Amino acid sequence: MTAVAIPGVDNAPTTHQQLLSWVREVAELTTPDEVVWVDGSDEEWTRLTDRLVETGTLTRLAKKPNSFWAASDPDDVARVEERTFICSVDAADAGPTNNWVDPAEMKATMTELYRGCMRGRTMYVIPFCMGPLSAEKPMLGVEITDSAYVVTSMKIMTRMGTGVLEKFFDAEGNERDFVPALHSVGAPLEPGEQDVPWPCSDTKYISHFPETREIWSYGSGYGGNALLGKKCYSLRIASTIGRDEGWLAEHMLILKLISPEQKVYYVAAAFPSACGKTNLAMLEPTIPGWKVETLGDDIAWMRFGEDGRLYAVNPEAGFFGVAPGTDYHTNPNAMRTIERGNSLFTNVALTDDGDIWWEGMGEPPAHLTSWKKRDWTPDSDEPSSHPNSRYCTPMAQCPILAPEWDDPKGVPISAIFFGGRRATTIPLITESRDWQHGTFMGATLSSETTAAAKGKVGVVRRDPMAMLPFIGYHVGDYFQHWIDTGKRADATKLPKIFYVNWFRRGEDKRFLWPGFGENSRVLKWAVERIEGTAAAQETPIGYVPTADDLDLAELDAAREDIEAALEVDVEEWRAEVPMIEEWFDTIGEKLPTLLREELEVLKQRLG
Ligand code: GTP
Ligand code: SPV
Ligand code: MN
Repeated sequence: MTAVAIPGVDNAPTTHQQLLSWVREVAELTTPDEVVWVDGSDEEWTRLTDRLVETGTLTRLAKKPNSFWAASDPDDVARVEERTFICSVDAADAGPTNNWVDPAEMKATMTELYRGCMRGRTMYVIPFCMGPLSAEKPMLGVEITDSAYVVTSMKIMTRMGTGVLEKFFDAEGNERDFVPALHSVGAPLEPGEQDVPWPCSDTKYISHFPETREIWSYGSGYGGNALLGKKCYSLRIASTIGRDEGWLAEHMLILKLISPEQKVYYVAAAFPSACGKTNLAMLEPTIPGWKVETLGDDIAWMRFGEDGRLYAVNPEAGFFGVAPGTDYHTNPNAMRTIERGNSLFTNVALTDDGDIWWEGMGEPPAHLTSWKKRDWTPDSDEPSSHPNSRYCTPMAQCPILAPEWDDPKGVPISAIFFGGRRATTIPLITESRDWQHGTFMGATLSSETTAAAKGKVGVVRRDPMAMLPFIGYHVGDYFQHWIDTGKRADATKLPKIFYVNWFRRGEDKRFLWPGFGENSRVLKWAVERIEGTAAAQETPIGYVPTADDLDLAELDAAREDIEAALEVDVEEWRAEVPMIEEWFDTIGEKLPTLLREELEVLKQRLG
């Protein structure tokens, strides 16, 4: 091994050989000025945030304790799906929904990008754990990054630092495996060169190597592109581990619903990005006596327990939530979580007195600094905040956090909701006939695209199980894995699957359903269906309530709107069928026959 004099590279707080040699190898390739082993302490947070304030990346907020505002480069604002790659050895394993490049070729390309890419910067080594540290098999990772902003974000979003390093050895003292996750903003500094507040590169790669369970990310500093424990590890890599080991890694919130009789139900729900997971996870029920507690807002890992039920764990420790639209009316619990401080806000607007503001927070102040760092007034013709601006805040601060959120056993799921953003066709709620039909609902889920990914907004696309950009392997194999999962348990113990749509619109383009806290009425109907106490209509697409079957007491909405939100319009559904056929045709031979059969059943029922 060539000896390099990179300060800090040998100050490792571990003897884990596999980790040590990887860190040295990356340092030699990327040639940072120094290497810092992240300990996760509050002192370190203060040191890093102070430094980020000095370099202009962060602005300290006067109005929120220990909280900061950041504005990204205007070209680095969301996940870049067209630059995201699944580099399986065999192209066929990535399937038709992923970008694929041969792993050796990708590694050769990216190695050249990484060569010297941390020049003039600090290389941080972040040991982290997705899911509870007390798990029998903790899910370990190490992110190497040259972004201090990423380090501070990872402190909020994951369990990380020195406490995690202890878990790198098992009880016998053997080295445990971890997922190596390499990240660089791709902006080396020449001697004397002044840094910019948000370094990044026009060249971006978010690459995954499923066989070797590695992540290589280059060029972006934002969200899921850069916080590699999130989508890269907990969905793309974890979904392949789950396929191999017989469990599910899903883009789902986890909530606890408590009835007036104090009966507890756990619900997991998969909606595409920016389609309502965080809001549902923290819901304040409008119906008397019902309560919701939160366990997670974005990702669920689900495996069968000894009792044959499906248990869910949230691998994350923070919320990375969509800011616009969030306020005390729509999501009071998110507001209370961020009021407690210790949070980062990216691409929202900054008020003149050192607070944050975004669209949906009520009356705008007379003057703001927009996310583009420009003067903004209510007369400006651009929004003050980017539509994918986010708050990053610790889960532990959430006032309605369920106490069992950190239990490695997870919580037994009674219901799974799939949902999307559709102006037409999809009723407010539909109950599947069984697991297989529910899998069909998930497999044909569709939604209008949002600002959470770069690209056109508002285009209807299929987004299977809200996992289109996150399945780490062939979508046909993924569907088969869902079907197989349903066969591994007693049908009576499986969660009941529902399909919801909060976003159906009337002819005047208004939302027909008031949403947010009123979604508790839909949750209530779902658990009453589980208990067998609520009525439903059998329709060609599944069981759908009438307005009389829902608890609409005190609801401030026109009955015609509710009826329209619940309508199963056979003509609209007949028009949906060719779109589903087209989607299934893109999957090819690996599409499970059972799903084709479900489509035939749907066609017959529609007549
Ligand atoms: P990601 O973090 O990108 O995965 O998004 P998410 O699924 O957690 O979405 P989130 O809850 O942040 O909601 C995204 C947007 O949808 C916000 O602007 C919300 O205000 C809006 N929204 C959420 N729930 C509802 C609802 O019930 N009705 C309506 N009309 N809008 C909603
Ligand atoms: C999503 O896009 O689904 C998110 C935000 O949760 S990101 O972390 O950028 O993926
Ligand atoms: Mn998400």
